[in-house]
Amino acid sequence: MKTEEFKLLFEAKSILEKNWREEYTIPSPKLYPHQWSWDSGFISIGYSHYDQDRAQKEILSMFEGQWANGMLPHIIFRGGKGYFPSAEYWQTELSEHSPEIKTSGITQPPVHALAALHVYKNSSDNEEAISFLKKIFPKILLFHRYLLTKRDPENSGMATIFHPWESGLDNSLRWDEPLARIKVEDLPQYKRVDTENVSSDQRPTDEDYDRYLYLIEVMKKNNYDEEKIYKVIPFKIKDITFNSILYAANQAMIKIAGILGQDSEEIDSWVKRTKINYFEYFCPDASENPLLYDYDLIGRKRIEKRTVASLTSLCTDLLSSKQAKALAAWMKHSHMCKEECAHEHPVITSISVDDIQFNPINYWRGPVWININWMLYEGMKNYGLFEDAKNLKKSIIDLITEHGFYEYYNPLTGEGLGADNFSWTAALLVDLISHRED
Ligand code: 2M8
Repeated sequence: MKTEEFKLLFEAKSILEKNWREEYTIPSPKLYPHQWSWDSGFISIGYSHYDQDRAQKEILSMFEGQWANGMLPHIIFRGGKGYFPSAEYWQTELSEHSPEIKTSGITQPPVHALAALHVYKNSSDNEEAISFLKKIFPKILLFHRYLLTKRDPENSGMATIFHPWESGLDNSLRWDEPLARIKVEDLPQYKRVDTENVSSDQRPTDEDYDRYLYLIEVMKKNNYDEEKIYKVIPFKIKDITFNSILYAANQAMIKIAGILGQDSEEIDSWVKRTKINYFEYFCPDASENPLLYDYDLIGRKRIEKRTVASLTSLCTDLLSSKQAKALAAWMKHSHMCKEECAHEHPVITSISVDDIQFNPINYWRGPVWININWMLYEGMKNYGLFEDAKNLKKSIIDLITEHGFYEYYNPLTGEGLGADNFSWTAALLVDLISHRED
């Protein structure tokens, strides 16, 4: 390992060490003082390269928040100060399924099976890893069953999200139109704290926050009962990224079932269902337009916004190699900010740089995010695009080396934005540096 890489690895591990809290990791001390669901998945992948015990604890502790109906909440409130909406705001005790421990009432992309498989593959103690898989497998199974039943009354093999925060890409352009439909009524007074920590031009607008909270109010009024929520909530989306991850996670679950010698019939049937309907929802005419878009169940149409979400189907094995190449070419053309940049970082932006709404500093509306770049790097390898994957990996490492471990980055300058000492940035850097296969 080069000295530079060694230093970077050391820095990444120190950040994870600072953010570690006995059995889980906070995303960042500044903005996010609790445990977040998909963050935990990414973080455990980093740990899996040098601390198997922590990697296992990270995922297992996240499932302490699992609801009796299988729902895995997006936050477990762990007592940190200074986050809104707080546990008191969510009032999850309104649901008969919520656990003793305080959580939010919505979910996030199901990356955990993928993470668990990484933990197993990178483990030094195989017996321990098998015993970890035995513990986590039934919990993830319950979560996926929840997503593909309670969140999929259409039986499509694709889960529906009820809130932009469930997508993980919170204020993506994709949600502008569905959110604009919402008439916010009777919203209790509240005070944002995120903009006290990070400049408001890097965060979602107040109008968006009103809508985010209004959607939570609708869920509370319906006691977090999915059947009732389905009938009344004004935001119902089959999200392309969420469902590409879910499909890949189900395939990881089939592998885990194989390792454990368990039956995978139910998971096989989910995978089959997704395969049948995936293109119908997201891209009915792939030969005309290779981009895949979310499906808005209320507007009854695809949300045709050119964002990085359209590329995340590279995480599945559902594309033909022609489609995968077309996506990679489009990515290079419109998502890799090269010529205009002061620093030459051809990393992938969250919004197409030639989109009129591209904003280099606002959260999910332009900046570069490391978890998404990492997923696309993995996706390119799925389709044999090794040269592209290698270049992307180098660019991600260069960006972090030059600008540090941030939540997101300005693609025009490379400047780090949002929270600093950001855990998933550190963890995925550890994974990238530790990969030797390419
Ligand atoms: C961001 O979301 C939270 C709400 O969940 C927030 O802005 O308050 C998103 O980037 C989300 O994907 C991430 O899991 C979370 C913690 O890192 O922060």
